[in-house]
Amino acid sequence: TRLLRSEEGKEPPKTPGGDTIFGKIIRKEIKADVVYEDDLCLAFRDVSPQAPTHILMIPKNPVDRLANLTPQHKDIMGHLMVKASEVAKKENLDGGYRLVINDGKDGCQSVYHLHIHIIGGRKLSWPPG
Ligand code: D5M
Repeated sequence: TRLLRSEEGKEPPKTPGGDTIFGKIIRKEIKADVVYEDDLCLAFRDVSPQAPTHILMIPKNPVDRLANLTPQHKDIMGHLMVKASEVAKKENLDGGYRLVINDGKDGCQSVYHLHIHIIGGRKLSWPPG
């Protein structure tokens, strides 16, 4: 059976470290609905929302995927989590929400610039598919 588009992961690029669509968003070469920005990170609304609130939180200094994190990423990953929680508060997700990082093809990652999905605004199911 055919997978939904949202369930289609992609193989990682053969040459890692390349630019992605999120790089273009950071450089303002393409538009995004930005909800938070600072020197280290950017948060914008997902073009294909899976819930009433669906925001992506990304580091400006790209790392391609969770699998390639090293101890030097500890500070930025902590920053992304703290800012994601602040964004969720600002979006009034008081009833709860979920942070998701998809890794690799089997994890349904399609953009190889690490991002945290902030998903909420409805009752979510568990476990995810
Ligand atoms: O999630 C990648 C997500 O990125 C997916 O939910 C769609 C979203 N996306 C793709 N292009 C854009 C643009 N241009 N603006 C906003 N959101 C976008 P993954 O976890 O890699 O499957």
